[in-house]
Amino acid sequence: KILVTGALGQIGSELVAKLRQIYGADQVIATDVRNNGHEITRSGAFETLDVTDGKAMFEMAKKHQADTMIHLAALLSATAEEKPLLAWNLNMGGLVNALEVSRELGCQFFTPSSIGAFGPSTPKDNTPQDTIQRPTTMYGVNKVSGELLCDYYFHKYGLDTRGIRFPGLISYVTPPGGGTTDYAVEIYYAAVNQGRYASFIDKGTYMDMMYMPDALNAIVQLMEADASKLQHRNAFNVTAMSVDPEAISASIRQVMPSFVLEYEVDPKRQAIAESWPNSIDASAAAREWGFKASYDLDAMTKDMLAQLSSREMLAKKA
Ligand code: VAH
Repeated sequence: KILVTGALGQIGSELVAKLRQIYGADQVIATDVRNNGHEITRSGAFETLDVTDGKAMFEMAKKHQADTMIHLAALLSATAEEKPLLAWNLNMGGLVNALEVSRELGCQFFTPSSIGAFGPSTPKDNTPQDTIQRPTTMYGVNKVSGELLCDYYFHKYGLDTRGIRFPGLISYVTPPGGGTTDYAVEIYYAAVNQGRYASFIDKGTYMDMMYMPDALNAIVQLMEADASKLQHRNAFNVTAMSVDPEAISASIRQVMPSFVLEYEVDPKRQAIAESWPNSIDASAAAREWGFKASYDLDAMTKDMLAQLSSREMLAKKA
């Protein structure tokens, strides 16, 4: 059985649906700190779980005979910068609980890292798989610590830990909460609903992005990969594109010529974005487990606008 924490979040809500499709609805136990009535809470087992409660997590994983742990519950970069100590306690407390439960029950383990695990002294263009990591955000400190902790559990206890450094993820099912790359999701919602968007990230600020379907495939592919082929484990760079707000806007205007992009730069999230790479090198993931993104910017834009527009039309009819 697969236990997923943070199952109602941007990644979790879609990953649970995919895992239930692949392995069977009864194989996936979705958990989150609160039940918000999302379809995921009705399409299979759902339990409320606060990941900072290690005992509750152990009891739940044991009760469901979990053999795989997908730990997604965390605060993202912008929120973590506003509440650094809460972020440390939730992001690191939750992670060490999930690792301990997995060690005790012998679960295979996945948790995401992020391009946020890099800092201003990291080479910014085509950032290597192995390079300096001195992030200047609490989220980045959590991600680097998390990568090292997952490697430790692998080397010390033989726990089969695996992880991916995700770029900004773009999706239309569940909005992200408190991220720096959220502008790249909001821009599509705003294009469909208002025909215009004021970006909180400035023109010319390049960051890696990827469409959610590619992220979900990457998680399944890595978890199913032959362990003997993995030279790395807990921090594979992956990416599909490196874009700035202007590039996304131009892509949207190919479908909606009247779309208007303006700027209302948020200095806090701009500073976070500027501390991250412009583009990263994903060759290790391609080599070691066959990672390959299938959506480029224009394919993602077409699908995002089509999905959001049809939802908008349905809402209008309702
Ligand atoms: C964030 N979406 O913005 C997340 C992610 C690379 C970005 O870590 O914090």
